[in-house]
Amino acid sequence: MKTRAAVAFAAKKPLEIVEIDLEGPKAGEVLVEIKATGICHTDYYTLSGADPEGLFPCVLGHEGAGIVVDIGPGVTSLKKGDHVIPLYTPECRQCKSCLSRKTNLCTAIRATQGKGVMPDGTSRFKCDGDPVLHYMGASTFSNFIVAPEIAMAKIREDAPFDKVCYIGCGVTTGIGAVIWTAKAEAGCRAIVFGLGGIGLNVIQGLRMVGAEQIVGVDINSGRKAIAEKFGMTHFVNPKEVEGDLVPYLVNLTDGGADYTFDATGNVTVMRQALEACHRGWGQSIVIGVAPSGAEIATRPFQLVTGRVWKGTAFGGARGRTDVPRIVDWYMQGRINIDDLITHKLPLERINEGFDLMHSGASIRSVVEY
Ligand code: NAD
Ligand code: 022
Ligand code: ZN
Repeated sequence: MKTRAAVAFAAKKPLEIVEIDLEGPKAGEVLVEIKATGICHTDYYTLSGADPEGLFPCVLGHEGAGIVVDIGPGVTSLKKGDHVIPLYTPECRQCKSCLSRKTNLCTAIRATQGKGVMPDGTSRFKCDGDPVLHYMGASTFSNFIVAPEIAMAKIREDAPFDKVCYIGCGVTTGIGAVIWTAKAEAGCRAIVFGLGGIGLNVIQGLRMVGAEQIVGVDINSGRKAIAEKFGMTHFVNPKEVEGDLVPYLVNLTDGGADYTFDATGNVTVMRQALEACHRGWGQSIVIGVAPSGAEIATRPFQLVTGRVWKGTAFGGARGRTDVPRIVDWYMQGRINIDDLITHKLPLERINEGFDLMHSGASIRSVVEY
């Protein structure tokens, strides 16, 4: 069949909207009509050529929602008509990682997903007869996709695609970092570095668990109002602090925070986040993805005195189990997604979505098909 897609033909070139060919689903795969997709950082990271594993040509996009329109042989967990969110972190429930209960990093299709192909080693997309690669097992910048059934979360049918697509990455990562990675508890004090599409979801996760103090740190003071709406209690712009930021934050949180979160991807900020933790028990969660090859540093004394440095992928969420629950929370009004979707674009204008993200003008842009 044909599908309309925004294709990345080469690094640093704008996406091109073209009709490409899509082969039907093979064993264990499903064909999904994508109804909406969010534009997230790592799509641009790959397009910019900064990602050493970036593959071309490829159909980017990893944050979406849609409807199953066909299933391949042997598919048992999904049927035609099911509403789904594609998962860049799948959940097979059978690999060593899934069975361990200690991580959400399923390894069932990891090797092929990273190479931009389906588990049989080939791509379902073609353009003028040449293969076009998949991206993070999702490729939501295409109106139709094929993906493994273990990489699809089945969600309720009354959920609006143009909102719940954001649960495919940003919402789950931010809220999950609080509840599954940090396991933050009511009454805690927390600091969130970076109040963008991820950090604002960390803030609403902290509000959900009943945090006592939620400090937001951002060099863009324009983020203060929206962060307050989501539950931030104190705002700090590092550019306006006299002297060192870390002692200022330690003082503000009465000895340091119980939990801190890096949602910037900046390794200097990651160090500040660790060192702003409370002596003896503070935990710092790295969410931001740093530039390739970057390293983090601190004095080991910080760890010897009880601070804990952790990281999270997709908020520690087990996709097929946890994503439908987050959709329920949205439908019950327990979380706010609408106010974070600041821009809506047709596929033809998808490149503008990257510009809006860079200038800081958008929190999240969504493309509806
Ligand atoms: P964003 O651009 O929307 O937000 C980043 C925010 O950080 C901006 O508001 C910016 O002003 C602020 N900032 C930049 N430098 C700062 C500094 N020195 N001090 C304080 N604030 C600073 O980005 P996002 O979509 O929220 O993503 C944040 C990071 O999370 C990215 O690195 C992204 O790749 C990563 N991410 C990780 C996962 C995961 O599973 N671990 C998932 C999604 C995104
Ligand atoms: C999503 N991310 C950033 C912005 N939006 C993002 C990027 C990478 C990861 C998670 C979220 C990530 C963390 C750890 C891993 N990845 C490795 C997982 C593993 O090896 O098991 C990651 C993931 C997928 C891909 C690459 C790296 C991929 O499909 N190419 C989850
Ligand atoms: Zn993302």
